[in-house]
Amino acid sequence: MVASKHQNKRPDPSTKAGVVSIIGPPNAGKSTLLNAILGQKLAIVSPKPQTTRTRLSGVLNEPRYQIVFVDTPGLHESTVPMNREMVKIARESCENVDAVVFVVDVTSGEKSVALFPHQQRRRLFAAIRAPLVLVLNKIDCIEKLALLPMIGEYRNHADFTAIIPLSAKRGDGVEKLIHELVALLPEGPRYFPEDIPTDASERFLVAEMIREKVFLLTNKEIPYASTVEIDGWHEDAAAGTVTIFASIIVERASQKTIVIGKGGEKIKKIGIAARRDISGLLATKVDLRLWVKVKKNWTRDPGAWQIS
Ligand SMILES: Nc1nc2c(ncn2[C@@H]2O[C@H](COP(=O)(O)OP(=O)(O)OP(=O)(O)O)[C@@H](O)[C@H]2O)c(=O)[nH]1
Ligand SMILES: [Mg+2]
Repeated sequence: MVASKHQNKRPDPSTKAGVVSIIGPPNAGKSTLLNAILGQKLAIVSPKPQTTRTRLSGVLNEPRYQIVFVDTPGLHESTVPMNREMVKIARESCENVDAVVFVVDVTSGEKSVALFPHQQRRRLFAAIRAPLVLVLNKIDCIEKLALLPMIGEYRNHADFTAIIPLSAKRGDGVEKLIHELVALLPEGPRYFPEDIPTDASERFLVAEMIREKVFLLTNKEIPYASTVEIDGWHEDAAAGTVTIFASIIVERASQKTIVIGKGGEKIKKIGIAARRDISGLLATKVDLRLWVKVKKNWTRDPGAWQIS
């Protein structure tokens, strides 16, 4: 029987929507990947491990689907309470999601395995209920031929739904990853309105951008001894400017001296770099007033670093 044209016409497919968690060892490029997926800098990035301290959602909207990506702190072993808490946040982000993307740095070799050993990986993978997608990141740094044995090796680690080599920095392979993830999404309405790129507050994102500059412009223990608090926020609509008062919090007076730098040089550099990014984020002129304060036990106060 020949079906009529009318019968063949299917209704518009409904939207798909889901949550995808991005996990992996420190420095693998998780935050870079989130930014590459969104085409916008939301998450902070640095060459130092443990840059990300808490979860951050970024929403990808397309006409037919919405994916809420969750960037997380790097998985590693530590006895430091704050670090343990960070890892807990990452582990918990794998619950009640539609897919988990495990990111590894193909150049890290045994280094990332030492940080997050195989036995721990296996246990984590076994506990994850959602489809697991492996991303082999930083392929811009290796020969193509080196990839194949690596893919073979990783196949033994877990039952990955897909293995995607990519370069988050260059954007190569990101579309392929998104394509794989869309296939895993359930049908359903969007979680967020289409004009909301994240569930994080502007205050959190601004504090993070300042913290990123501390990570980039200071060394040794300073990045890890620092957090950022927003003290005040004044919008002058007529002048089209925002004045932001913020404090870089450190643990000791000696660290305060280093962050301020000789003649205020260091804090000035941090401020200039942060202001540029914050102006971009808020799409307005920004006057950033930075202070440095000492709070001995800030790492033990979750409110000091887990704000979002
Ligand atoms: N060459 C290269 N570098 C990359 C790539 N992706 C990320 N990076 C670099 O790797 C470093 C770490 O990137 P992040 O995105 O901060 O890594 P992360 O996994 O979020 O790290 P944590 O938040 O510390 O767990 C940065 O210096 C990035 O520029 C890539 O595809 N290629
Ligand atoms: Mg990160």
